[in-house]
Amino acid sequence: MFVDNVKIFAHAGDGGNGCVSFRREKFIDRGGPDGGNGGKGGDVVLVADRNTSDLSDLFYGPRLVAKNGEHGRGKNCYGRNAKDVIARVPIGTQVYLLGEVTCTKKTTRYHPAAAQEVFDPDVNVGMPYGDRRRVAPLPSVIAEGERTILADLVEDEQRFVLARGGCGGRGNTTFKSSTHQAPREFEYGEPGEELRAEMELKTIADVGLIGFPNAGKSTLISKITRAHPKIAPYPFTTLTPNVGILDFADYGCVRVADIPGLIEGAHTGKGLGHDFLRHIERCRLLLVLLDMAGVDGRKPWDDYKQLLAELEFHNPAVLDKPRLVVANKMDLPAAKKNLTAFRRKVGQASSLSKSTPKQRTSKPSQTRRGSPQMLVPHRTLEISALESVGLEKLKLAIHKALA
Ligand SMILES: Nc1nc2c(ncn2[C@@H]2O[C@H](COP(=O)(O)OP(=O)(O)OP(=O)(O)O)[C@@H](O)[C@H]2O)c(=O)[nH]1
Ligand SMILES: [Mg+2]
Repeated sequence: MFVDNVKIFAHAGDGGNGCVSFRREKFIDRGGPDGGNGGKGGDVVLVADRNTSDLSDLFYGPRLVAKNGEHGRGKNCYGRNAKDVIARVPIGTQVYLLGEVTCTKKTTRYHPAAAQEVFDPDVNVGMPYGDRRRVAPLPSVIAEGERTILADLVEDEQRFVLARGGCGGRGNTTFKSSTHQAPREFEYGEPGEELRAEMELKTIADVGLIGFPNAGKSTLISKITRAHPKIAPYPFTTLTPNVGILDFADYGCVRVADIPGLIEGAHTGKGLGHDFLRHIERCRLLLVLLDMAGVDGRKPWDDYKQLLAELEFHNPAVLDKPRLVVANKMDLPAAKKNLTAFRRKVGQASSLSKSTPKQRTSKPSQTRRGSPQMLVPHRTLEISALESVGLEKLKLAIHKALA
């Protein structure tokens, strides 16, 4: 199952408490304080990993809970730091904070286990944590709508500490001084951070391939890259995005993402909906693949307009990206006629947009719905993905558009 959105709960470990202890040995009378510090609680860390393809690990294990640090002990023994909990996520994962980060304070009174003194609550006073240490807001918090984006993991091995473990409390040795030789103060460990987060995968590809079901998107990606998606003559063969690497003659390469087919009303949840469109939000170039032969009985121009409308419903900013129209299935007889009609419509849209220059400069995303300039692609290319015709020209056009 492909998972590109998941909600998780993260709880970092609490710091261990500091210890109150005094050295007691034969012939060493009043050996002085020897209570060690507590260990640090484990962090919850996210690491971007190029070998992870989706968020299914977190879907099946959404609770990331790190262990607490050990308490300090006598003989100046420090508590052990707890191990971090590391969750590997795919490159392109965005992390959103849901609600707030909390640090639940411990209410139970701590009696230092290793203390060899009789514990007297009036004398052995635990110092409050938090006064001395930070419980600061998380760094790089940027508000985005109602959610707060915490991190965008875009590089391999990029790390992000989602929830920070608490520091260990200090033992009574730390508090000794020349005038305070038998300190009974110690510190409680700091509590670990606790939060709920949402992760969203936005695939990082240079080229996004969109089109109606059965247009031949998977056929094309299988011919120009080494990806092997399922290809079949029925709609919605592709259920999750596929990414392939397209190599160029100059040894450059780009990532191409094949998105499941869109249909009219996808924004209302029809078909597979338009959730998968988030995967093209970061693309630098869009390829709109049209079934120019109209095998399923639709007109290519109507398909094109519908696809752009669905893109706009999802996120109008996507339409600002350079866009190439790829006319597929040119090997079929009906394709030539349809292409002529399609080119005529593009020509009309282009001349209309030239005659209304005002709209071009007015607010891009709000005024453009149905406007002629929205419909004009950068270029229209003819191919037959099945027979591998026109693919070299298409590769060159992609290379040029991305240069
Ligand atoms: N004649 C002809 N058939 C093609 C061409 N490209 C793809 N097809 C056929 O069209 C059908 C659908 O191809 P797919 O590549 O699965 O289409 P898709 O766009 O990925 O479809 P979904 O995954 O359902 O969205 C298959 O039977 C292909 O063989 C082409 O250039 N010419
Ligand atoms: Mg497909």
